[in-house]
Amino acid sequence: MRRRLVRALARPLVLAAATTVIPMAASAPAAADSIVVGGFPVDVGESPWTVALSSRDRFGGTRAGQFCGGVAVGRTTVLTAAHCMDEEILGASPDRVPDLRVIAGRTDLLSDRGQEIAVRDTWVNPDYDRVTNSGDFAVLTLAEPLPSDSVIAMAGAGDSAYRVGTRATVYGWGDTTGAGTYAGSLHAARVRVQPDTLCESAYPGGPGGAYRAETMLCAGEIAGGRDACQGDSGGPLVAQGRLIGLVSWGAGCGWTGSPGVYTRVSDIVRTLG
Ligand code: 4AZ
Repeated sequence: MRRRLVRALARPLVLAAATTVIPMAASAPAAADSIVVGGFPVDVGESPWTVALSSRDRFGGTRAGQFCGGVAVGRTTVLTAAHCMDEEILGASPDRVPDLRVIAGRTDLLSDRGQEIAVRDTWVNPDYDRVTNSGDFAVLTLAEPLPSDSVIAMAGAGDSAYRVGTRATVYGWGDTTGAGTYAGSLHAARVRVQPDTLCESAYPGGPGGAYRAETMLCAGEIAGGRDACQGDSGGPLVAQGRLIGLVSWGAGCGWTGSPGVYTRVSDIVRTLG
């Protein structure tokens, strides 16, 4: 039962569509005007490293099969969330999803701009912990290279971009309202790096996960309103031009007192060596 609830809070849109209301902790939705939630539309040219993960066989063609986000950190290397590669999401292990692709250079999912590139190999962090959500990252190797300007640098441990209060931007094609309204085009929201203590008290351990400062990053707005949401998982959180987080989990979207939880990129750097 516990595992079921973890997935219910941290799942991308495929399962979101099957459930109408998710019971959540005592927390109220903030005035979320719109997007990622609380964000604004952007052209992918402003963040060319932001990619969509797609399988039309699994998720249908209405949104080009988009089900998660990802971020290019090398010309053939894309990071995403480990939970995006779960069999529960994909219906099979990722190497058995023949049309698993990365869509790059496409703001509007239904346009034909940019490229769709096949995933040649998938590596899921073996230390990913489904109970806490710690270590929520996977590495995809692409069959063909992306343009060299479509790659973002990862912020290592000690990088000033991790400082509390730093302004950061999260990108994705996910839910813009928290009620299952998926974006057809890329959106971004501005948030700030929050103290680990905020997420430690918001997420001491519950159905959604447990905050771990070594492997996770806390970001959002104190008042709520601006946040990542379902369908954004695996996508980038960028500060000072460097990648600091991957969208991972949280209670609801944009709720007061429930910041977004991101995979801490310095832990990915450390793991990948
Ligand atoms: C999800 O289910 C999800 N508000 C991603 C991010 C957040 C919540 C849920 C953070 O993919």
